[in-house]
Amino acid sequence: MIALVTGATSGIGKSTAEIFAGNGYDVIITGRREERLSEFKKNLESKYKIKVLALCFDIRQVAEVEKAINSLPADFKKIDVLVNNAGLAAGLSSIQDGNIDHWERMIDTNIKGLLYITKSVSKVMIENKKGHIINVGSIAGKEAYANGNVYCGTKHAVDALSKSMRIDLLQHGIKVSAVNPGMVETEFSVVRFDGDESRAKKVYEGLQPLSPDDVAETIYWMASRPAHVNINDVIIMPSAQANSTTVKRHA
Ligand code: NDP
Ligand code: 8X3
Repeated sequence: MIALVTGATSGIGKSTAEIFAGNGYDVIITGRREERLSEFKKNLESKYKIKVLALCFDIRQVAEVEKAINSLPADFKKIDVLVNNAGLAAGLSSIQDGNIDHWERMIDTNIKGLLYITKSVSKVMIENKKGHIINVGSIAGKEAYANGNVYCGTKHAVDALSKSMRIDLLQHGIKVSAVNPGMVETEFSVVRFDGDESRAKKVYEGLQPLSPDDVAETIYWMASRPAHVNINDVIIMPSAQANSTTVKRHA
C-alpha cells in the first residue's frame, strides 16, 4: 500500500506519514524544505523498513506538481491514499486591513495547491480503479471567526471541494473524506504570525491543544475502514475547545 502525504515536513503531515509508515505503507512525502524531507525519509526507512519517496516541490506551482506526479517511479505509482494536508494561515487581520500577499499565499496553497495535486493523483487513482483522498480542512471551514476571513474562506472551500469531489469520484470507486481539526500545536501559529514564537505560544496557553498525532491517528483510522465504509467528515477538537472562539483555559 502507498500513501502520499503533502506537507510532511512538519506537524500533522509529518505525524500522518509516520503513522502510515508504521502500519507498513510505503510513503511519498512532500514539502518545500528539502533537508527536512531527506532527514525524515532516512528516519522512516530505517525505523519501519518501508520505502519512502521524498518529493520536494512548492504545491502552488502547477508545473512542479504535475512534473512530480507524472514522473513517479513505477513502484510508487499505485497510490492508495492521498492526504491533502499542506496548508497554512498567514496573518489574522480584519478584511479592511488584510495583507493581499497573505491572502494570495493562503488561496494559492490551501485551495489551488490542493486542486493541482488532486487532479494529478485522482487520474492515477482512476487508472488503478481505487483510492482514497483525505482532505485536511479545519474548524475554520465549518465556522467563521473574527479576522479569520480569508483563511476561513479557504477552508470552507476545502469543505465544499470534499463534498463535490466525493460525487465526481464515486463512479471510479474512489473514496473522499475530510478531517476538520480545532487547535493543534504545530508550526501553524508560528507561520501564521510570521515567525513570532511568543505570540504563537499564547494561542495554546492554559489549555491542552490537540497534538499532530491525535489528528494523524484519526486520518489513519479513516483510511483503514473496510472497503464498503467511508467516513465522510470528522470534526476533531481539543476537549478544552467547544468551537472556534470558545475555549476553557486554566490559570
Ligand atoms: P505546519 O506549519 O506544522 O505544517 C504545514 C505543512 O504544509 C508543512 O509541511 C509545509 O511544508 C507544508 N506547506 C505549506 N506551504 C506549502 C507549499 N507552498 N508547498 C508545499 N508544502 C507546503 O502546520 P499544520 O501541521 O498545523 O498544518 C497542516 C494542515 O492542517 C494545514 O492545511 C492547516 O490549515 C490544517 N489545520 C491546522 C490546524 C492547527 O491548529 N494547527 C487546525 C486545523 C487545520 P514546507 O514548509 O516544507 O513546504
Ligand atoms: C486552524 C485552527 O481555529 O486557528 O485551522 O482556524 S483555527
